[in-house]
Formats: sequence, C-alpha cells, structure tokens
Amino acid sequence: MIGTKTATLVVALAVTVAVNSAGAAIISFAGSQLNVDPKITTSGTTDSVGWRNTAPVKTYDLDGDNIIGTDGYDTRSGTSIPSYITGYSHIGSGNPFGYMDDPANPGNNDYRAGFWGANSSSATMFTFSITGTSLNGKKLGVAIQYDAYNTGSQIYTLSQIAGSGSGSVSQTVTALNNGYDWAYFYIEGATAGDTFQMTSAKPATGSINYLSMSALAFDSAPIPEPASLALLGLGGLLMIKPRRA
Ligand SMILES: [Ca+2]
Ligand SMILES: [Ca+2]
Ligand SMILES: [Ca+2]
Repeated sequence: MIGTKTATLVVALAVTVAVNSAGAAIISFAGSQLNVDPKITTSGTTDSVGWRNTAPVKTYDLDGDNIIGTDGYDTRSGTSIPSYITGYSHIGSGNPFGYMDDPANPGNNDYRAGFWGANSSSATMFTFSITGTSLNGKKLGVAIQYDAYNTGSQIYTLSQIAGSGSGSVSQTVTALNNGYDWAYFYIEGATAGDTFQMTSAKPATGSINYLSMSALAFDSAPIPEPASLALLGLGGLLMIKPRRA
C-alpha cells in the first residue's frame, strides 16, 4: 500500500507541475537591437542591408536565421500575418520616418518606413490573438521596430488580456536615431484564444513627442519539452498498476 500511495503522490505532483507550466503564457522582454536598418531620410534609390537581410546579425531572433519576421510582419511596406495569428489590429497610419528593407524584396530599393504614431500620454499599438495549434510547444517572438519621430523614450508594455494567463511586461526603449531599432518580447506557452496587447506610454522625463512603432514582426522556435511532462508519463504508468491489482 505504501508503494501505491507513493506512486499516487508522484502522479499528483507531476500533474500539478505540468498544468502550471503549460497552462498560462509567460511574457518576457529579450532585449533591444539598435540601428538594424540605416536611417535614410532622403528619397532616392537606396538599397541597404537591414532587418530582411542576414546582415547585420539579429541578436534576439528566435529561429536563428538572422531575418526578423520569418513567420510574418506588418510594415508600411507590406503585411504578411502568420496563420497562427487572428484578430490582428493596429493603431492608425502616420507619417513615414525613413527607409527600411522591403520585406518582399530585401535586395531591391528600400521602402518608406515609420507607420504609427499618437501624440498622447499612452496608446494601444496593436492587439492579436492566437489561433490553431501550430504555435503549441513553441516560443513566440514579437519584435517591434521603433526609432520614433524624435529621439527619446517610450514605455512598451506587452500584456495578455484574454485567455489562460494575465502576464504583463514593460520595457522603456530609447531611440538613438541613425537607424531603425527593434525591441524583442517573447511569449512562451501561448495557445488558441490567448489575446495580447501592446501599449506605449510616455515616461516622466525624456519622452518622445509621438508614441510610435514603425513595424511589427513575428518569429517562433520550438521549446524543449518540460521535464514534468516526462514525469507525468511515468506517473501514469505507475498509477495503472495498483488499480489492476
Ligand atoms: Ca527569423
Ligand atoms: Ca535593402
Ligand atoms: Ca536608432
């Protein structure tokens, strides 16, 4: 009987750990990479390497191909939303700030960049929901291109607003001009029905005039199966034996 109780306890623990780790999405901030695309503000026929070329190296790109937005993107120069995203919406259009890689033709002339702005204390930049199962077992990278209308700071906050989880992570980003900067948030464990929202707010000092984002991009990569799932499988086998006795 002691063996049976021990086995049951192992099963209970394994189930608890597995449910907690797989049930709620976890949001984190990975980092910022400055001046990925050169900031060219004069019109012309300029081609530069940047977010859609393998140079420069993309430090926080989840899938490691050194191209931002391998799964999809939304920019002034084109939109390609991944199939695992639904209900996507973003703040209204604004003035372009400069030039960036054309996502569809990165070796061609650069496209106008800079899209969305709001002259207010805070604003919702975008929202989206997860659909289907293709993102299960994967970590999602949500990258925001910034380098706003003026040099200065804004506070990006990525929050879960529906589904199984309520995480929220804020990060102050500062545009340094001379090129388009990217901030990378990661979401682990997102499943169908989870809805996320990115807001921007002005910090107390050093804020930009216009809260903004210039582009949004998605990458994803498999995450290792948690050890608790292996335990759960072992616990299930142990549980069967006493019931048959
Ligand atoms: Ca990539
Ligand atoms: Ca280019
Ligand atoms: Ca910059």
